[in-house]
Amino acid sequence: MRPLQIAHIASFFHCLDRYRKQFLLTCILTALCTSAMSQQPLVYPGDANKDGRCDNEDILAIGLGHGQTGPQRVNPSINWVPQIATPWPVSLPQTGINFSHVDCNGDGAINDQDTTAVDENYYETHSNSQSTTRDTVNLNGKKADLRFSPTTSTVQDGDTLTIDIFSESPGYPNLPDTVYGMSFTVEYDTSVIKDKATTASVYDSWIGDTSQTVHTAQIVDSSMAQKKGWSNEEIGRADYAISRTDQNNTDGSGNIATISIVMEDDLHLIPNFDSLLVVRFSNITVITNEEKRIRVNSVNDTVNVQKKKTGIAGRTDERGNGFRVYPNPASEQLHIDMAHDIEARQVELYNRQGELVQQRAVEQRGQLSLAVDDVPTGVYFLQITSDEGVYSRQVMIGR
Ligand SMILES: [Ca+2]
Ligand SMILES: [Ca+2]
Repeated sequence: MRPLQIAHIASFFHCLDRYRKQFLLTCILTALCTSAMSQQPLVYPGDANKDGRCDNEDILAIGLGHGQTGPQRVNPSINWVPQIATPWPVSLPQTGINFSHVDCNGDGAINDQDTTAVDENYYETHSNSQSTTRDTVNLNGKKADLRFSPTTSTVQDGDTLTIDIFSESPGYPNLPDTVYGMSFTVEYDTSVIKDKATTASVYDSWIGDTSQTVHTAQIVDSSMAQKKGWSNEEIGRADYAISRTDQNNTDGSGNIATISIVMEDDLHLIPNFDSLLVVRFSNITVITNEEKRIRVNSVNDTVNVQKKKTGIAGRTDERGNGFRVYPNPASEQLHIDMAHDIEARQVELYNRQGELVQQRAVEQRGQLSLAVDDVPTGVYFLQITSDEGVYSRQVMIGR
């Protein structure tokens, strides 16, 4: 502003009476305050990436910002209400979202505790979002792998179906580390499963031990649908996120998470029932420590769902779903006590990565044994294939 203009404004202000001067000053102060506030981030606790929604992808932002510190919010809470924050001097590397949003609980530090706000406000939305873009890292056409590893290929009424989720980094095992974190959704048909019985969890894995990562596993069942006022068409999915916290990429291959689904008890009452349970991935995001996207090759899967045959339905003796295994944990031999009407054809032992570690072809009823003395200690899945169906059970090898 030129000196002459300032002189004119001063002269104009001097001519005003006291009330008009007061009114004008109030207007100027209000405008200055509004302008200053508009520069301050308006934080919704849990929407760490400021995309307008609190969900599993926000965990990735917390992983990227983990360890950063900045100004605390005044009177912070994790209630889903807009909260004014002081801008931090640092932001997410690709999307440029200010770290004040990533400090979900407003205590001035980004760490594991900020994931609580994500879990508390899961699926809440707001309209103060910011559109962002991210580069995709060039890995010469190589992609990360994401696929299912069901512990059995066939299930029947009342069975618990455990499906591990397997992932591999794009360059495993020869190229440099590329993966920092990933989030994805697993969708499944709910017509043949028990509502509110599904569970999901994240494993210690090649991405990092659960004690050293930030992570979440959220089930959308009828309880959440009711809480959010959604229709039942929304149910039948599990959201996952796992992120490192040390700012270093990693590389590897193996199971990273699992989902357990319990089949309905009365499938055997449905005439001519025979079905496939389809599990599929959606909303997949895999990122580097620079927040760049990594391309992913994902594979959907199916598991046979069969009603129990006449004579097998309702068998609930001490052998449970067809057999009893002992001792558990076992050190040298796994003894398997089959139900009298089951003729085993094959016994197989799989590790948590879904790899076959021991097998034995059999053709007998009653008791059989499987040598495990050279099997490393850990959690395994025993699978028995018979003419009547496939049975599986989690077992421990320990010494
Ligand atoms: Ca978000
Ligand atoms: Ca915090």
